[in-house]
Amino acid sequence: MLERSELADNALQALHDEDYDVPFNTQSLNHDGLIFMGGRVSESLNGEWTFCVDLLDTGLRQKWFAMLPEAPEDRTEPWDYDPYMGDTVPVPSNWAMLKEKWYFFEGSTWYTRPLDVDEIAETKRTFLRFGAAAYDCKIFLNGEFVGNHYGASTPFCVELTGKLKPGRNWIMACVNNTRTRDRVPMRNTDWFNYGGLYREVSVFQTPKSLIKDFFLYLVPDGTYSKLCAEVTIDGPLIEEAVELNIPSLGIDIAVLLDETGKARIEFAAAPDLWCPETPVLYDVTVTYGEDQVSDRVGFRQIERRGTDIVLNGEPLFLRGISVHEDDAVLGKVTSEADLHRRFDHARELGCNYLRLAHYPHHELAAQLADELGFLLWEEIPVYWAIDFENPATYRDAENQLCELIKRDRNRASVVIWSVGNENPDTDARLEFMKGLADTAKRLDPTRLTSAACLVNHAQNRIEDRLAAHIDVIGLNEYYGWYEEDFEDLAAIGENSDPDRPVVISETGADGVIGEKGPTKGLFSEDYMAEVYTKQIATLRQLAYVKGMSPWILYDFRVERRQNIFQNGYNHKGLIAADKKTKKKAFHILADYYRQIAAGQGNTRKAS
Ligand code: GCB
Repeated sequence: MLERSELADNALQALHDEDYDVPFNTQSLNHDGLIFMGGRVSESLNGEWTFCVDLLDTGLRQKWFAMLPEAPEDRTEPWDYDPYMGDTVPVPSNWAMLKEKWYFFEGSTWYTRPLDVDEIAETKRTFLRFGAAAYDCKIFLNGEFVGNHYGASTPFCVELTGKLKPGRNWIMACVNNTRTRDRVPMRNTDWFNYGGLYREVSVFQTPKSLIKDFFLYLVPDGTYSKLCAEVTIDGPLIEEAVELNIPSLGIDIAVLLDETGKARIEFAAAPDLWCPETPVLYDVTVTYGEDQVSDRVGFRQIERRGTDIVLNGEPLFLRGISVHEDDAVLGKVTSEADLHRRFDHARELGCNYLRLAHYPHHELAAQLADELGFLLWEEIPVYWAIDFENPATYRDAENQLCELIKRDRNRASVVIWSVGNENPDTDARLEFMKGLADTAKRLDPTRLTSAACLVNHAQNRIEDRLAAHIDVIGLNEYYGWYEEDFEDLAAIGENSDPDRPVVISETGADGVIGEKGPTKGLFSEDYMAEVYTKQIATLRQLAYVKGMSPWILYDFRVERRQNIFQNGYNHKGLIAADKKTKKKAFHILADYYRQIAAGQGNTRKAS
């Protein structure tokens, strides 16, 4: 904390300092500091936090975070904001959903709450964990800056060990959702720029030596008979090995650590394989000294062979649907009930697969998909014309990818890491996305990579130089909607001869239902249904198309859609924004998926 007079001096100096934020833009909180959470007990810091919006960044300039909590009558200097009183908001939430005057707010906001600590245990380490903060988040503890994170949809941890005091401590987060040219995503997106602490915040303790990272998978060598475990320890190496336990497979082994605290072992095991029809999961624990983590892990092999996507040895068709994290009332906040509704609707459609677009969704999504038996495409927001030439942009994108992979790589349901969406085919973009695809493979040899590519309209072909560097060509095409000439789709089909599987990562049309919708033509429910019928009739002829995830399950909020039918919404949902009312196209897709499922064998390899 600063002394009163220092704060007053600073308030004056700050009027002339436009580099006030530089010391805090450290991006020091990144995937290196992420801690494996399975089975850890944590204390929730959800609930009311004091809150204010701060358009001019006055808080960082004046150092609001350094103000002591005092009664107004005891203060001796005037103040522009008192972090300890005033409006409160619930965490998790998006401020846009809380007050009309905050709806379009973009800029810094301040969240403050106390953290009471009974006593400081010398043998423990303490961490804060943020499920997500959109976008730039600077954390302060008792007036001191403790770290900064970029990226709106991945988790991060902040170590508080040695910084807490017994009794009352104060946590402040400055969360800024300003869109900038160099960020991921950048200024222009087709989804709403929800800001805030919109996922869970918690605090947890560990022993001094802790299991920081744990990755367990079926070795993808086609034998279905070997597992591999990789563990990273953080802190003093107090024992030579970690203990890995999978009781129902009779596995209880010690895995030796190297001098850097890393361990890797391959060992024989014959698990029942995970697949959508039989999503078998195994309870696993890892113990190191006094630290223990656990997980429920499924084992399966996903690969591409020629133009096939092959799960556990059987070719597969991905009957999918795309989804955003969006809710008419809650914004980007996800609840378990909301996720169950989503999977129920996907089940009703006949899906075995979902594309979680366009950024990492809540971690519970993949946990539930593991339990319920859905395959997932997960994605980072390398969207449209991000700043491919800029090394800082690459660093941000790669960090988000690493955070996502470290968070979810024990989830059997996740079969595809997507490194981008509809990006222009330039040299800089190619280098950028090749780098990301390589990073995904380096961190995780057990999944496919993809990206949503575009058609080459000049040649009427599926053509993208990135295709050679990813396993699955995602293809976004809107014949019948943005591209009026529907016949071109069939021509593209004939002109293209991809050497790897194509998944139609998007297709669709807006359909506005109810009194506000037109009865015919663009934006009518009937026209949308017609587009689905024609798309299906054409796409089903293309042997290399191995799946689709039409755009999208629910209508969703977005700033850039403002015609009389849209009113701030993208209406390509098969279900309206109420998440109840199904449009005609829903039933057309469901019929198609039923037909495919009937002709499709079980994807499970006979054991
Ligand atoms: C796309 C984008 C998606 C948009 C969609 C649309 O190609 O990938 O983010 O929402 O089209 O509705 O235009």
